[in-house]
Amino acid sequence: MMKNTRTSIWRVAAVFCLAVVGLLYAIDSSRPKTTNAVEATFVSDSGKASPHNHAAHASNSIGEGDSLGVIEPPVIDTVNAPAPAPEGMVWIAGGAFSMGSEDAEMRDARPFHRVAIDGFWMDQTEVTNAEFARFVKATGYVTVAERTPDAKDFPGAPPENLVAGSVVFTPPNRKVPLDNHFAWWRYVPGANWRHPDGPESNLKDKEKHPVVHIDFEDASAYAQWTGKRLPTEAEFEFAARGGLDRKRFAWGDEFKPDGKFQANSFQGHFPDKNSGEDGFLGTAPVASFPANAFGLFDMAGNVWEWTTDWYRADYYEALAATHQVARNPQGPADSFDPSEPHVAKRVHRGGSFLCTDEYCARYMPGGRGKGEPGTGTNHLGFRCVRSPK
Ligand SMILES: [Ca+2]
Repeated sequence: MMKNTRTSIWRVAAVFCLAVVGLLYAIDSSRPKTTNAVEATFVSDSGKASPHNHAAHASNSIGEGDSLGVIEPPVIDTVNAPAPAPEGMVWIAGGAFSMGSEDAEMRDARPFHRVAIDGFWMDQTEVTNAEFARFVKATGYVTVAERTPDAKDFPGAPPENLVAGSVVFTPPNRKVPLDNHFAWWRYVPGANWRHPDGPESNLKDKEKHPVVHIDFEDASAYAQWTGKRLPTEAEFEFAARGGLDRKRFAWGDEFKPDGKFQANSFQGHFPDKNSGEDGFLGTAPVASFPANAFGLFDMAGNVWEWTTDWYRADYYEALAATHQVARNPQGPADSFDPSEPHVAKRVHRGGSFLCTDEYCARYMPGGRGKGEPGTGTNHLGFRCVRSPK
């Protein structure tokens, strides 16, 4: 199911709503509302058979009839990397782990199910502005947010509303109900990766910050240029957990071990008062917080990251119902989000600087985000992976 990425819901909203006050509200009101579905729009697997490395798991650690070993600890392969790691990447040895969550607030991440993954290299950090700038300089690539929407994609739209831009977090100056994300998200003409907070902003002193306002097409183009690819959702979670067993956070079960923040998230009162207690109100330079056990930075918080999987809220239930270990799952064949049934979405992972227990705690390694492929925001970026040849 491929959706025309140019017809992003936000672009539609921008194109039609600049002149039609209230349509955003009308669109939102027409959607089924669930308390935990709203944030997921922004929050940030037909298994490919794996012929190698996993035979041992079947006999040693994933027994038949024991709930597929979901209560067993992860098994991390001892196979060495087949080649030296490309610059900026680390080898993630494959293995098997229990993927998902039993968190009552994250129904789409239930239940834990056993997944086996082949080894791969992964970028240690999110792709930075400096790295993305090198790609743009070498290729002349223009991101989707920088392109003027094509009138053909928006028949009937007034020409003055065909304006390039992107979606920016714009906190209200007062407490607001948390059931309508349009209270703090705004389509800003002129916002794009070069101008993350809007046309007046720039990348000064942000070279090491993650690039944002990147949609799926943009991220895929960068990955292809580097000879890499985007991760699957399962690869992302396997890597984020760092070999730990079903821990609440990427670093363990305690949010602030020894009183120290481990990730760039949101403190204060969402969305109106961000105290920045962790040192950052918006994005942080990559690797500002400790790496996980696999040497990966910001696998929780900072910015959401694209994965290649289509999003279905029932996907984990479907995998668990097969009573098979899912090997290198690639995501479902199509997308279905009950909160927005007509919008095809891909999975986002990792959470962002806007994640908070008050509203969106999906920076936890089992947590899932989702987004329409043509929509970037200022808290959505990506990193790449590479498989051995
Ligand atoms: Ca923060």
